[in-house]
Amino acid sequence: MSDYWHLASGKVRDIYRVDREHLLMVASDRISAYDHILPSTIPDKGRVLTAMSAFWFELLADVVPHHVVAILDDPRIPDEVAGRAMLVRSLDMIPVECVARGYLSGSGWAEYREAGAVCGVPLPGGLVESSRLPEPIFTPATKAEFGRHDENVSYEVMAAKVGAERAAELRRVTLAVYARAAAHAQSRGILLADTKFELGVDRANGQLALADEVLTPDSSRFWPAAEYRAGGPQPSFDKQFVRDWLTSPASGWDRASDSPPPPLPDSVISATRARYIEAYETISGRSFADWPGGA
Ligand code: PZK
Repeated sequence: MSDYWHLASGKVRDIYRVDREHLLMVASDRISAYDHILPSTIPDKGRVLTAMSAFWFELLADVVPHHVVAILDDPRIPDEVAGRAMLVRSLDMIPVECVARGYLSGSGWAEYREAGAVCGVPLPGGLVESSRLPEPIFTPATKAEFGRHDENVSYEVMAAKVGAERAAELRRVTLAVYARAAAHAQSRGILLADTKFELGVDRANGQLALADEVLTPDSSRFWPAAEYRAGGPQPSFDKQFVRDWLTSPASGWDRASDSPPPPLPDSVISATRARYIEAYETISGRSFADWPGGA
């Protein structure tokens, strides 16, 4: 790793420059909750999320090109990050977060309550938290400064940033990818409530390509279809044990304070690790035991 120049860090991932055309994106075992990075890690979380992204990039390849060059068996991927790293093409990134929503949750629900619309997309009255939308909507956001939330913007504000043609292409591709992914998830008993994509342009051919990680629990809301009930928040597929413990008296932590969250008990760590693996196996139909980089 030390062989490569460190370009940027996200909350739970790092990106390195390999050469002029390639980057290495490395997923860590770090986990965030309630806008904090926790002092505990979840063993194998980086490998599970990388496996999940790899599955989706393959499934979606006939809908949109992607930036992945290699995940396995490439000498440019150091052994120490095997299974949790993707060698990707360096793209000219588009400065917009491309969000598709099929259900009303998070900032979408908050905006709807206040405005009856999300990112300027008008919605029918009478929707409740977690309602299924009449049809999936495109709700772009602009990347905020580190530590702040992305800001939802209207289609027009986004188009002013990237140009009218590019804006139309981003909306079309985002909704097409969402439709394909939501249909697959549904066939596995999972609702894809919403998801966020980052796209870029490949300098080699001028084509738009899907970048970053895709359709992981860190970029998406997955809900078990069997437990879905509109009218309130849905339990988080992956982080519910973490949230429940952090907000219980046992943690001794006050979410409203500025204090950092405490380390998680081993039982919460292992239950959460199992949930990530379950999510991967349910969605992909593959066994995590077959994913490389394990002991
Ligand atoms: C790129 N990020 C976000 C920040 C991360 C990721 N294929 C690409 N080409 C050029 N730039 C990027 C990508 C991708 N993906 C993505 N920043 C730059 C980001 C911090 C850590 F892992």
